[in-house]
Amino acid sequence: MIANNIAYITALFSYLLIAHSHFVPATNQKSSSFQIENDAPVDVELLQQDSLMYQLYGDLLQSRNGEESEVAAARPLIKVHPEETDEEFRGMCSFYNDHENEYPEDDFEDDLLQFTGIVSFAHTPIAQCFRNTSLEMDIAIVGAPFDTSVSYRPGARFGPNGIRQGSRRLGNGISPVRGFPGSKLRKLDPYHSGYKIVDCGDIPMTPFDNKLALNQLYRGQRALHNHSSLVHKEQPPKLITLGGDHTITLMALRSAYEHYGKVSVIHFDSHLDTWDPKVLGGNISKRAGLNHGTFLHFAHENGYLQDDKNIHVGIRAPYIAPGFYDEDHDYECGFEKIVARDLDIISLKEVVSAIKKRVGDGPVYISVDIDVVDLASAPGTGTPETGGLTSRELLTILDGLEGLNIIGADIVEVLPAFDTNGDITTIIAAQVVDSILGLMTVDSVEN
Ligand SMILES: [Mn+2]
Repeated sequence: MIANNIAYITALFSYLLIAHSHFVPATNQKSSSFQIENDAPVDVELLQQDSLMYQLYGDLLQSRNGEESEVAAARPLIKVHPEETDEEFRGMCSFYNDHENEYPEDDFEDDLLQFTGIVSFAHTPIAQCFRNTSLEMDIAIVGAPFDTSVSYRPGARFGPNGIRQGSRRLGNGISPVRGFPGSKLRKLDPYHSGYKIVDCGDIPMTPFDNKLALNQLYRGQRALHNHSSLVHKEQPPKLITLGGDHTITLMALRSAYEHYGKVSVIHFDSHLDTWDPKVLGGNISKRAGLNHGTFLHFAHENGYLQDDKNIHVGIRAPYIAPGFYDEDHDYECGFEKIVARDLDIISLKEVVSAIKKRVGDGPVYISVDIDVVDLASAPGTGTPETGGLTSRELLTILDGLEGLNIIGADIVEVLPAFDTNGDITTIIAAQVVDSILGLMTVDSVEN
């Protein structure tokens, strides 16, 4: 059977080779005639008129640029064959026959790119950020594929590429809903704002050893911070990290701290994540104490955070330790909180002004755990909790943070394996990044 197939394919190839060599181009390739061996030249336009493709679609080779377009322009538009008698077929041919087609630019810049190309976040250019040590970029998007410090569902190591898949309809255009009415955000297209946004791919992180993996992530973040900015040359590039379980934020904060000093954190999450390691994991082993529920405790302990300028939004998971120990410890770590159901009582404008008042004018880091969104909208996450924010509430609050000095951000705990077939979690996660890009580029809009 296989031998037969091989014989068949060999025969087919031989036939194609012979058939191909049967037609020999005349001396000049741009000539409109071919010469059949030992025969008279053939008029290509006559051949084209007989071609089904040409009759239906006209000249597909027309090009707007360069010499080819001059050749195309000089050639008369191919019409349905004058002797064609089938009226239905003549009708099918009529559109392209009667309407000359304008093709986009030859270099594809104006073409629709939603499902083509190698996937990067919102079609931003892919950069070799770790092979080169001195690139220019204003905002670097980077993945942290890590999920070996979770307490419930694993799978966030696939988050970065899930978020990229969810971002394929982003990357172009002004949004009519971005920001509060009258905001500069409503005039903004972050991807064409003059800021250079690149996708650096993912930082390598071993799944076998958390200590090594977090060291890899730290070195990756540090490498990105050491590149140069184009618009604000005095600052390092801003980083947006795609998680990954929430532990990854600790290394992002460490690298940010080394460049900016202590930062304020706006933490969107249904969980506190300041848990005392004695309460969560550390009662098993010291190393287990550093995980996705304790990283903010360590960020505070290591001095990365401003003392009293951090805030949680969307909290709703129950405390773990008896009584109010977790809440007291959270306060000691420098956090205030707006719990999920506060949003039923106070307006989003009040939420935004409370956040702004809390964090002040200094460098701000935004960390968004996708589980802050209600699990009806964002099921693809590691530790789902009921009664969360709508995606609209989250995006409205984020856009409301316009004017803060956002130096870095992340979106974490996205688990594509638990998402729906409709990719709803990853699409929301991508939109969160889009909003953060808005905050980072809005100063490009003039009044
Ligand atoms: Mn979290």
